[in-house]
Amino acid sequence: MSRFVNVALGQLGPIQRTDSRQQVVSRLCALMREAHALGAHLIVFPELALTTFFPRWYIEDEEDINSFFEREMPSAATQPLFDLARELGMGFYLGYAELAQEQGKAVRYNTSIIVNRQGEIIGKYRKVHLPGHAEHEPWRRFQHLEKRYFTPGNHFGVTPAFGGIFGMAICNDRRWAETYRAMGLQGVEMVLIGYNTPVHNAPAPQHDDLSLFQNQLSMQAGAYQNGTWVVGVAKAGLEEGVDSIGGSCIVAPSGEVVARCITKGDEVAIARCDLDFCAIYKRTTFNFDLHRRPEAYGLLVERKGETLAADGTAVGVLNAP
Ligand code: ING
Repeated sequence: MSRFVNVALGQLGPIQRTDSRQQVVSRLCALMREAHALGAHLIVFPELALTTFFPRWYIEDEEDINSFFEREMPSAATQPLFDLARELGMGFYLGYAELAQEQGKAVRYNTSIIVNRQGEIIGKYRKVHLPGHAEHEPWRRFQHLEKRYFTPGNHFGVTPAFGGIFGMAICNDRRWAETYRAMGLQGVEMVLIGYNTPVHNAPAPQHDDLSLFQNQLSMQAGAYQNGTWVVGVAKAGLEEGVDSIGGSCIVAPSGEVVARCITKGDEVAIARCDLDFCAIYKRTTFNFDLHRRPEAYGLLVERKGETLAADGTAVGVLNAP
């Protein structure tokens, strides 16, 4: 018996700094309605989907920074999205900037949630791999201050959803093999990822022409090597003077792209995803119990500047001739 989930890419075009939460939420609702008309059970929205990608600016005023964050989810501005999800019987993934309270302290995260078809939050994830830098670097055409504005999350979890096992990641996470393997070892069958990826990568401009290729490469590799579906959704286009890639796509456990967006604006594309299609990879090529050899990987405890074996002894070149 196949477990099908009809998944929609809910790609967003630019969100300008002055766009209100209400304006953005009405765009998200329009995408959700279109996806519903196409038979979707789930729609995936981008990273930081409620605001412009503000880490491109060096902002000093704390209240100005906080204006991009959500103190509660749902809030009055985002409640219409949850109401529509319940009305249409459609789940969603949403990326947003979270202002959390922890032991009386405000903590800022780059966060995503999974909401089920009844409009209830059933999973929350905080971005582990924060790219960019923490201090103002005026040599750049634009900043990428995620290390300044966010506290990193510290684990990848999975949650039962839509009849299968679902996981989340955010943007830069998709470039790291460990992201998918950490969830692959938990049996993940679909990984949902939102992203904001500028075409121009200031530290390595020679990679700019490869931005779309490396976006897709990362997700195809993660899907195939862990026998999981991967769904990646962009906030795309020219946003406050910075051009970001599109390339939203759905990747099957085979590594094949089965759906993609073809514009850099608000766009829906859909695929019928059979979660049972994961099994043929998890049972054969990537049967971790049968074939994976963690004992041979020199499971190293990595500390800044030194590499130690699991038993704490320092190691040189592993398996030196
Ligand atoms: N954006 C980019 C990403 O990982 C980046 C940052 C671009 C890092 C290109 C390395 C190369 O897609 C976010 N928001 O992580």
